[in-house]
Amino acid sequence: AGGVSGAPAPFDKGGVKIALISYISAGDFFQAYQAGAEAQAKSLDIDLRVFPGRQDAAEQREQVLQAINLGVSAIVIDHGLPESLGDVAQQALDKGIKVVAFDVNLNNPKIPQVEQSDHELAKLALEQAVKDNGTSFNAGYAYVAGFAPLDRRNEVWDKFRSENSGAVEKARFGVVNDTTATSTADQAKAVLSANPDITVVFAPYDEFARGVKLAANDLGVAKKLKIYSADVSTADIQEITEEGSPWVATVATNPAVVGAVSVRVAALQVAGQDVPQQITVKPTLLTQESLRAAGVKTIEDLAQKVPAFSRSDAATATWIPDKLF
Ligand code: SR1
Repeated sequence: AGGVSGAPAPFDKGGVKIALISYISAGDFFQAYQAGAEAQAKSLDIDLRVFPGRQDAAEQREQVLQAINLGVSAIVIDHGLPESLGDVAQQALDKGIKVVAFDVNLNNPKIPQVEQSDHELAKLALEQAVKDNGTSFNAGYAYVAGFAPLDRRNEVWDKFRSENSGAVEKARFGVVNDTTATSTADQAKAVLSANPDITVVFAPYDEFARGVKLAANDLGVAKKLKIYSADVSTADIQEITEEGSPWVATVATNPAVVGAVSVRVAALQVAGQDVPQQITVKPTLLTQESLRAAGVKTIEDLAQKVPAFSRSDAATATWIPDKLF
């Protein structure tokens, strides 16, 4: 390890061990998040130890203990269940290890929280839904409780419905597992068959949206449905922009940028520099129409056209390269 010239200790020497412990590894969002974390780690000559997420709370908890035993300087915890992580995160802090949380509320003032401004994300998606459909429509809603970003988006959905009595939630469904899209598609098929009057689906996670689109295509009802989601990937862009797609808008960050920000927060803390308690990466509304008009086909195209998809101002320092994509 050679270190980074001009960086504060211990990054001047390099080889700083940091752990990335995820709850979910499958799916475009989490793969891109990890790739961004790895790219940022490489730029700082960090020895990033990645623990695979298998939607297993007990395993993730065990991984935090393993990281402590490995002698890492910081741990980035990416999603997970607060009840199985709070005490082991505290054990890490007690040993002088810095902890950063992405999308999991560990309710600890010593643990900075990275998020994508989920309230704004859901608000932008629902504003677009109103633009396209007015305020009266029958909706399907994909949601699984217990995930911090989905719970925050749900707060906005609840508020939206309380302010718009014409927006009716006809059915709620969704599953998060290692095959989220296809499992959600099975549920969406049942929901759309039982509720043929649903014209809007709010599916604020791209794996949910992909599942709903699959179901709509299988049932032959794609033409009368509009899907509003969160997240974006190259595969999502293809699905959104293809001819006849019911997936008409998404609100998203570049997950690779969020992964990079999470590692930067950890690095700043290890270097003894202050970071805010709340670090937000703001999302952007991407409509089917705007993506088609701009000829955007990949996430790299997006990064070229929308600055927020190539870098974030969050958690930067002169010694940290922040333009990685
Ligand atoms: C199961 S939680 C899925 C969400 O986590 C991240 O915040 C992504 O935006 C995704 O929608």
